[in-house]
Amino acid sequence: MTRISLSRRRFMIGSTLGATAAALAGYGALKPDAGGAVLRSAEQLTMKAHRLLQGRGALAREFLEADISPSFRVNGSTMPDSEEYAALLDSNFADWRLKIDGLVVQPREFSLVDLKKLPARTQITRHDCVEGWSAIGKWTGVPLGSLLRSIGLKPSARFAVLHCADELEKTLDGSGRYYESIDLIDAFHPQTILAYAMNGKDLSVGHGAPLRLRVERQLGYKQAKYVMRIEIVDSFSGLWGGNGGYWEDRGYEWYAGI
Ligand SMILES: Nc1nc2c(c(=O)[nH]1)N[C@H]1C(S)=C(S)[C@@H](COP(=O)(O)O)O[C@H]1N2
Ligand SMILES: [Mo]
Repeated sequence: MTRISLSRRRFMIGSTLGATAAALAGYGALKPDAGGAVLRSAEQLTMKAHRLLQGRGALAREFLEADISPSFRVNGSTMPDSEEYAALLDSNFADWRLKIDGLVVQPREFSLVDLKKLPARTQITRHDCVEGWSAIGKWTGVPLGSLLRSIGLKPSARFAVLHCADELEKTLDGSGRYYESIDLIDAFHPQTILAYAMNGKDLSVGHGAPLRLRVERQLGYKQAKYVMRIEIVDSFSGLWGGNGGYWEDRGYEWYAGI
């Protein structure tokens, strides 16, 4: 948990610095003779704020084929435990559909074949789990942004919620179902993809077949596996614990930036 707290703190300090720098730069409260040091520190604040702001759009590092980890751990759910998923797996996901609904112009469903026909992106990236392990893998899938652009979002759209097939915790009310969410900055980030292949092969069940999210600037638990439905929302308040994700409802940070 330390890593998350640290990065969250960095993010919040960044916003505060940004506001301070804007106040210093915008209002001309400093006389020119107030001293170069003050101006220089204001400039540094502005620069830091810029870096942090630009940071959201910056690319995650990409690696070479030779860097791919020989073994990539499977973590969390390794196989959704439902009849519905078992049936989908039996048909090799021929009957599986990704539903995209909520604050969209026209809700749509995509089969795996549909998704594989769309322009794809392949990226070799490092996955960092908060439990303290990392692995490098090659992911291929459809950029989420291009999918959302083709469907069209309503003006009130703010977040994409990914609903998964697995219950990580068995509960009577279903609140143990895995889900995650990202904002539109991450949804439209060029490396945010819905991956159907890993290391050149169809995604295995352990790694989230048939489809998982890769949102490369965030920690492992944001990388939702077994994605069944993407719901576009303007808030999480109506969803389970209201914090935007399975682990978020259990105390983890919503923005798990790395
Ligand atoms: N649906 C679902 N997605 C999930 C999880 C899960 O339990 N269920 N675990 C998360 C965590 S904590 C990590 S580290 C990664 C693990 O992905 P992997 O099994 O491909 O290594 O998936 C994330 N996405
Ligand atoms: Mo994780």
